[in-house]
Amino acid sequence: MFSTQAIERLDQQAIEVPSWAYGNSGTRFKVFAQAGVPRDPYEKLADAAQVHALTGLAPSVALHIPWDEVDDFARLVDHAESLGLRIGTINSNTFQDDIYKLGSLAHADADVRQAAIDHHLRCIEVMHATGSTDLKIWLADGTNYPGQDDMRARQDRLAESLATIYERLADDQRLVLEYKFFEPAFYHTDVPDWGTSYTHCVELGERAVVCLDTGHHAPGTNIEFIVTQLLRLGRLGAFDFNSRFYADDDLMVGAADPFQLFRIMHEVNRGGGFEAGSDVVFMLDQCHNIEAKIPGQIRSVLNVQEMTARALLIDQDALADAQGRGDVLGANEVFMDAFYTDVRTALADRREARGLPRDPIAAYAASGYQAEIERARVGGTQAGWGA
Ligand code: PSV
Ligand code: MN
Ligand code: MN
Repeated sequence: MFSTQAIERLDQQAIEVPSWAYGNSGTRFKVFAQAGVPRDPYEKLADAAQVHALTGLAPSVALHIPWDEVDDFARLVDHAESLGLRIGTINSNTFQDDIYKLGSLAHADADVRQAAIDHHLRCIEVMHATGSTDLKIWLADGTNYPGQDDMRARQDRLAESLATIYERLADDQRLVLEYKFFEPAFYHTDVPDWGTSYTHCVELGERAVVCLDTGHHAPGTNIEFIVTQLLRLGRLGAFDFNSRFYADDDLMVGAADPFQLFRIMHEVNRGGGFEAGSDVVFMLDQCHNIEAKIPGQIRSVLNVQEMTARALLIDQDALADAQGRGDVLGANEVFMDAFYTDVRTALADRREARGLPRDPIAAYAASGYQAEIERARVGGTQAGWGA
């Protein structure tokens, strides 16, 4: 079914999982605790290792600081390696402390800005200790009411704070700036869209790139166009994948709109994002509020793989030919043919050929791991999110 090149790309596909997907999470109404959730970052890595062992798709884990602070990061790295994993992106957090009520890197008060900068410098230390090359910054900064603060001055303060952090990165480290159009701020956010993120990145330098979280756009936004544009500009640093029906729902990627995921993967392919040497990071940013967490992560990475496989099936020559002839219906048909192709059996065959289980979710259920962690772990932690 697949070309040799497509098989190569699928075999090399790597999806980063977030440490916070394994802890308890919920909404502002209720956090539903689950049995056996990890009690510390070591156990989060152990759970993530299950996802990788059963799918071959998830070799790295993103950390969130301070949720994943440990005394000895060298020990955490050893632990990750012993599980066949590595530490990926380090995510900063300036959204849970009282001092950040009115913002962090864009705050009017220089002391608060400095505290937020210092937190990022701590994240850079963690990057050095773990070998991580990406510092992901998402800011809750913004305002709730018109006139509440000077939007223009906030941009200037933000640019200055980001520059201070950027200067401290090593040559092989990147600053990845994530945007979000609303929430928790409801009138304006200081990095609401890809254009604002891009503008700051260009001002900072070559190692500043944009993170596109699929849940961070207004309904109806053509996200794949943004993918195209950022890849053209060489500034698509990372994805935070999840899916949404209404707002930043953080549901499993590919669950709400698999066709959108397919369209995104097609543009990634067109823009060279699957080629060897591409530095686009494909990360999940999800919370499993009611579904089981490890199977939820397995389902998610498989969804990404399935839509990648379908996108790689698009007959590029036939598509270009139809487009060149102005054959509107013909081009659309080529595109939809690939989308409607069921790749699940072919991917199961490929997994089997690679020594992986044909059905990773069934293999997880049969493994006894869930029963073991439910027995061994008492008092698992909250993900730090959604309380
Ligand atoms: C904010 O909504 C966000 O998408 C950022 O990436 C945070 O770091 C993450 O969620 C926390 O789950
Ligand atoms: Mn995100
Ligand atoms: Mn989000």
